[in-house]
Amino acid sequence: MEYNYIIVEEKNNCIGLITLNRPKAYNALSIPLIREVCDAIKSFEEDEKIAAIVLTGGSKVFAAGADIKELSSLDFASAYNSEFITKDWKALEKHKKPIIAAVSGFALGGGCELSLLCDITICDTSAKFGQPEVKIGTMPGIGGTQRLTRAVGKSKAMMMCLTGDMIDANEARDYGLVAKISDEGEVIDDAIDIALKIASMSQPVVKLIKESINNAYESSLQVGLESERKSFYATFSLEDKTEGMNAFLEKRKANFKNK
Ligand code: CO8
Repeated sequence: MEYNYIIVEEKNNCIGLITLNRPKAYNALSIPLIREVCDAIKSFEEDEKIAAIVLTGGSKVFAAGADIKELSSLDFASAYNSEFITKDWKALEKHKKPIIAAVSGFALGGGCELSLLCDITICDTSAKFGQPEVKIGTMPGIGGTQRLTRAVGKSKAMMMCLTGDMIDANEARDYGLVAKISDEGEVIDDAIDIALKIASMSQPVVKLIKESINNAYESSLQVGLESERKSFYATFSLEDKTEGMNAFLEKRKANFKNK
């Protein structure tokens, strides 16, 4: 697929880097842009040498939400019939490799929700997160009332979604929305460093951990704990488990084979 709205690169032969690239529209998440992101993620998922993906909007803005020009012409029937969002964003929820969001500037509406769809979010000091849909007569549609609530709790989610007010990087960290604040201009490199650290681990184990943490959102505690236990036992069938533990006991670095 030829990309018009994103830039796709490989870093260190094991990291996929996707940069949203509609600077004039503050990376507004139009349908063609999201289709490109999904396609790029699918390609990285299928590429054995890629262990983790970094998603960024570059150094100025992450994404200012859905494309309001596109939204303005949608009515209920066309949104429902065309499976708006459902059709194009589903792939983003299904991937197995970790995705790290590197946020600078605005992450608003669908942009904030896109960062919540990622597995780890880090930002720099310029970041501003918000769910301003209420100000334009609509509401979050891809997780802003669900993932955000689970991430930050009811009261803060209500505050963000009902007032449309933005929060800055420090508030986002206090809220638990981001794992780390980078210095300005360094968030993409920091995200790549995190991705490289993950890439040095056993990839089947990384995928089992990601799946297990995501289960915490989808199931009861007992069901989640049982599934975690089974995945834990499953790691005992991996050569990488033997290698990892032997390496520790022999005081050397583990050399994982991803099997
Ligand atoms: N859609 C389309 N164009 C946008 C958007 C957007 N969301 N945001 C900014 N732009 C465009 C502006 O129209 C402007 O273009 P132009 O220069 O051609 O007039 C350019 O980007 C720069 O914007 P501003 O001049 O407004 O820049 P400011 O620095 O003054 O303000 C803001 C920046 C605060 C980000 C402001 O642009 C803004 O408020 N944008 C809208 C934010 C918003 O309401 N987002 C929510 C959208 S609805 C949504 O996300 C629903 C989510 C659920 C569905 C997800 C499916 C994708």
